[in-house]
Order: sequence, then structure tokens, then C-alpha cells
Amino acid sequence: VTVEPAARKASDGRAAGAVEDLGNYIDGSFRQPRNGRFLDDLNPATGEVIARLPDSDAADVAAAVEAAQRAFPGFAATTAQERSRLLLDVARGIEERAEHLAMLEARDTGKPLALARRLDIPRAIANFRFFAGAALHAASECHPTDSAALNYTLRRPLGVVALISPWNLPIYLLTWKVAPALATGNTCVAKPSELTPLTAGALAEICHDAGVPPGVFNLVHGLGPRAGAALTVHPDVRAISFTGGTATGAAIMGAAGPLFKKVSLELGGKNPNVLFDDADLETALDVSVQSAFMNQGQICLSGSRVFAERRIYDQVVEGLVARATRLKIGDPLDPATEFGSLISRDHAAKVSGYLTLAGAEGGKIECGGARPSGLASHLAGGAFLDPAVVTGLAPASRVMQEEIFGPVVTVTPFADEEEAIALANGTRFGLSATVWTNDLRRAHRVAARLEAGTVWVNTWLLRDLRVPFGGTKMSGIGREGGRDSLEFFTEPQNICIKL
Ligand code: TXE
Repeated sequence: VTVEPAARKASDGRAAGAVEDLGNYIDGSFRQPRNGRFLDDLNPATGEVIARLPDSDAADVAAAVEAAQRAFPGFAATTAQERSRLLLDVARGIEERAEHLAMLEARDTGKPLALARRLDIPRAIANFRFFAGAALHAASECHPTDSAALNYTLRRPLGVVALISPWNLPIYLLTWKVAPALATGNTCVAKPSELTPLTAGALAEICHDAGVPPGVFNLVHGLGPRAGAALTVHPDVRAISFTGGTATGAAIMGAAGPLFKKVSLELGGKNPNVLFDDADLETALDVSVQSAFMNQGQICLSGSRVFAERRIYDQVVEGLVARATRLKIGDPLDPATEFGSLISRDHAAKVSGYLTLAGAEGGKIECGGARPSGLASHLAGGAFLDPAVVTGLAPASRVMQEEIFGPVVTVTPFADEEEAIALANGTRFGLSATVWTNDLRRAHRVAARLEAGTVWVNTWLLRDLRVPFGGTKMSGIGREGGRDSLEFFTEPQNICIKL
């Protein structure tokens, strides 16, 4: 069953030419928020309003959770084959609309269209294909108690799960949660970032067209403290998978704790990128500039703290500055653009504030930090900022300790392996780390001592969807990916049979 395009939007009948009103997607249909209120969705590169999204509140959340609750028994009873096929159909729907989705993502986030085409949309497809396969391969354990008993473990879906996603990789991260939630037979309510609602709305259309039954995938737009918070405390939500800032993660953990909900939190990072002097320096620098500035530095896995062995320190600073200043900055929709707009002017102001602070903390801004010159006039209202390389800061400085989540990388020299490890671990975060060396033994030795959920050696952002993904310390709790996702979204039940 497909709905007519007109019925897909919660239009309030405003004049043609007005921006589109997005709807919540609840129980298989697009609806206006009950309170009738909408928020503006901006294109951060131009400042123009490109859509309006529901400013949903607890009433919309309740309707979505109720629909998901009603749909749960039926969906939980589907076979793994059926769910796998459904996920493959969603993947195909994304693939068929890949170009449209890439365009939506670039307009909504300010990221280069080329990046959305290369990274975000292919990954959304891969997430659905991967968990379509995983659904078929899931197995459970058996613990024979000698000849006395046989224990086996059933893994049941949880029920209604809440999926809360951020603005930096909107469809990439939302599908990373939706696909395993549905693969394991749960029903869900998704709450995408209020800053980037467009691809989530398109995903609802794709799920609808793929035949995902009403109530299985629900989407509620709106503000974090209103719609998001209502979702996290709803008594019928059994688990929360959240990706976003550490402060928000703490608020969610605080709200969900007394209600004993299962939570998986993927939070911030301040990831070390350690270059030893035996590394293949050209490759290390090419990848390090990506690691620092891809997606305008707004990736939780960004290598925002570079540590360079003293002998190569000057080369590293020069190499990063040369590469950063060569990045092609401009209109995200120009396919040649490598570096687009930040998510908002507020966020750009926050990032600029850190550069001012870097100066006050004794740092030197080697390049970047200003508004790029020569931008086209339609980008005059955009949230642009030149990528910045900062040196001379103390490891305890705020700029080296706090997640900036923007195009700012610090470079710090180190004397030896011990110091490199101490500097790398010297933060309250622990999401990822990168090590560059051609010494095999050192690579293993250092990697094992780094306090990070993921350590890359001589690479960055190389992701295998089977591996456990997540952070230690203030970077979160829990792991997702492969078997970890299947386990998060299911409840183990032990059955003990006396023999
Ligand atoms: O993220 P939020 P924001 C970091 C980054 C950034 C900072 C704040 O440093 O500057 O976080 O960004 C929803 N209950 N990261 O404010 O608030 C919100 O609506 C339930 C790092 O944009 O964490 C959105 O859907 N939900 C990060 C989602 O949480 C709530 C990615 C994420 O928003 C809520 C993004 C609440 N009380 C930001 N408050 C990464 N490391 O990947 C907000 N939300």
C-alpha cells in the first residue's frame, strides 16, 4: 500500500511555494503534531528555512508508543526470514532514492554532497543489508549441566524501543539503530535531531513503501528536552539507544535509570591520533587531515588531538596546515566541495569561542578559524569556518580536554612511547584512537594500552559492521554492532530442563 504524496506531509493547507511541513509518522500514517506547533528547519549553509517539523510533545510520543505497543506482538511473531526480507526491501528503497537522500542530507546538515553520496547513504543501505543477514544467522547458547540438566538461552525482542539520533550523520546513525531493532523483532519510535529531520522523514516513506507494518517503525520529530525526554521516560519504552552529546547522555541515563530501562549510549570523543616517527608520514598526514576535518570535524570519531613524536613534529604541523588550507571549502551542493558548513551558526560561534579560548590558553592558531573568504553570495548567512590547526597548548587546557565537535585539531609533541600513551589517555573520553607506526610490536603494545573502544592502526574510520562499537569512560556505555546490537535489542531468557 502506498500513500499519495500529498498525504505524506502533514500540510496545513498553506499557499503553494511555502516550505514543506513534515509530519510525524505514527501507526503507518503521516500526522501533524497534536498541538499544531511546528519548528523551522534551516539549511545551515544558506540560513534559509527549508522545511518545518513538528514540535511534538508527550501526546505525540504517547500515540507513537501506543501504536508500537499494539504492533509488537504481531511483529515479534514474524519469522526471521520475513524480517530479513523486509529489511532488504528497505535497503533497496534507500538505494533507489540514494541521490535524493544525499541531496536532502547535504541541504539539512551543510555537509558536502560528495560526502553524503560516498559515506552517509551507502552506509544506510549497508546497515539494513547487514542486519537483514544478521537476522538469519542469530543463534543462542546452550549450557549442559553435566547429565543433570540442559540450559538453553532464548533471545526475545524487548518490545518498544526508543532510538534517538544526532545531527552529524543523520540517516547513517538512525539506520544503525532501526535495522537491528527491527531485525530482532522489536517495534520502535525514532526521534531524530530537530536540526536534521529530512532524511528520517524520507526513511519513514521508504519503510512505508517497503511494507513495514503500521506501528512497527514510528517517527516523532521535535526538540530533545520535549519530545526526546518524553520518549525516554515513557513507561512502555523498554530500551533506549542514543547517540549524541555526553551531557545529553547523562540526562538520559539519569531519567532512564530509576525506570530500569536498558540503555546504550554512544557519546562524545576527544580522540587521540598518535604519529610515531617510523610511520609512513605522507599517508598518515593524508588520513589525519580527513580524521580531523571530515564532515567539518563533526564526527564523534574525529581525531581531534594529534600527538607527534618530536623528531617529526614540525613536519606534522606543516603537513596538516598545508593539507587543511588546500581543502576545497564552499557550497555543499557543489560536487567538488570537500568541506561545507557547520550545523548551525550557534555551533560555529561555539567552535569560534574555543579558538578564542585557545589563544587565551597560550595556543597558537597555525591556520584557519576565520570565516572563509570568497564564498558565493547565497552562502553569506551560512555557518562556515576555516579548518583550524592549533599548537602550543598544554594537555590540561580546556581546548585539549573538551569535545569541540568542529574543525579544530591540536598538535602536541611527545618524547617516547610512554609519554604518547599518557597523553593519549589523558582525557575523560575514550571512544577511539589512531596509531601510526610501522613497528609491528609497538603497534600491538600501544593499542592494547589505549583507553578507547576502538583503536585504529595505520588507518581511520575503517568500519566492519560486525565489530563491537562504543566507548569507555565518558564516551558512553554499551556496545553496538554485529552480535552486540542483536544482544542489546533482545532479552536473554534461560530455560533449565531437568534431565
Ligand atoms: O546534541 P544532543 P546537540 C556533541 C557535540 C555537540 C553537543 C551538543 O559536542 O556540540 O553534543 O549537540 C536529543 N532527552 N555531539 O545538542 O543534544 C536531540 O533532540 C532525550 C556529539 O545537538 O546530544 C537529538 O535527537 N533526547 C555527538 C539527540 O538527542 C534528547 C553527536 C542528540 O542531541 C534530550 C551530536 C533529552 N533530554 C552532538 N536532549 C557524537 N559524539 O556523535 C536532546 N535530545
